[in-house]
Amino acid sequence: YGGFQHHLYHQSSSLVEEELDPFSLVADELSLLSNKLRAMVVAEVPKLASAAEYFFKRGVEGKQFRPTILLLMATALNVRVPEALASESAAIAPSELRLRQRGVAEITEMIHVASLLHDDVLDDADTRRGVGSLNFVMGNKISVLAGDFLLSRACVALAALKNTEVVSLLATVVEHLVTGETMQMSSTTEQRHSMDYYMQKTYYKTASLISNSCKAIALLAGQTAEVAVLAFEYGKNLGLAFQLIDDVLDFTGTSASLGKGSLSDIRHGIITAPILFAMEEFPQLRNVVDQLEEDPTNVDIALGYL
Ligand code: GRG
Repeated sequence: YGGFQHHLYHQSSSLVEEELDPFSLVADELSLLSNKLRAMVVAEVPKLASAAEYFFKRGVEGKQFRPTILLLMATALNVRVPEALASESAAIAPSELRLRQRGVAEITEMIHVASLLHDDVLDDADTRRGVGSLNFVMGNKISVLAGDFLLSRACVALAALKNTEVVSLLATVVEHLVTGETMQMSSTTEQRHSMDYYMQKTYYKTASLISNSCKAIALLAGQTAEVAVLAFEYGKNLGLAFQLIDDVLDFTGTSASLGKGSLSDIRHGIITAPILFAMEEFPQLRNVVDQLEEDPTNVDIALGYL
């Protein structure tokens, strides 16, 4: 992300190389995102209203990694190449197209935050994004309801995109999030020690949202089915890489850099990629992991070996 070389042809048609910060292309839209999300989740009952907007407030919006990628992808794909234009998107003005793609970015962030709210209840987590988790501050019950409410508002926003394929893609992502979470909490020892199972679970838990929303951006842009598949593959690989790095950071990060305690996966009995790789390299670590799984209070002893 250190800025890439951008080739610009000036009027004189001489080639000029300039440093372009790609994020500058979407900075204005991103600066408006949290305001828009807060407006989208205004609720009738005050308690629900404050729970729903909790993670869209200044300072606790998170990295907004997914909307950033989606808006950049929209910028890259909104090229009006005649053979790439499907009739439906040709019929809408460029400003309307961008508005709908911004809608995908908003919906994606809303689904993401809904999943975080439910995840923190399931894990009984007390911190998120460097502040008290919503369940810690307002309780489990309102956190579950706020997550449901965000999903409902996301559905309404999805319908407004007037594209049934996009509705179907993003609705299926919610099923994938639930599937990934269930795979994580109910697995056999053999499954927990399998890299294939880990990758499948990680696709559902993390990569599906990114890959399907990238595909949605391409479809709205009127790109061909082939380009839509490439957008999906890009999002899938990015999502898998994102989770692998997230798993490493759980071992190497600090409370300050993570916004929550480190080693939270292993303390919840979740075996992630760094341990799976280490077990492949050093089979004797299986005993350590077995002991850990038998008695999670062995975590500090196990970490000494790992
Ligand atoms: C209600 C939609 C819904 C789902 C319920 C609980 C659950 C099923 C799924 C949990 C899925 C989950 C929490 C996956 C982890 C995804 C992940 C990598 C989160 C961290 O993302 P960042 O680093 O977080 O982008 P910020 O805080 O920056 O937004």
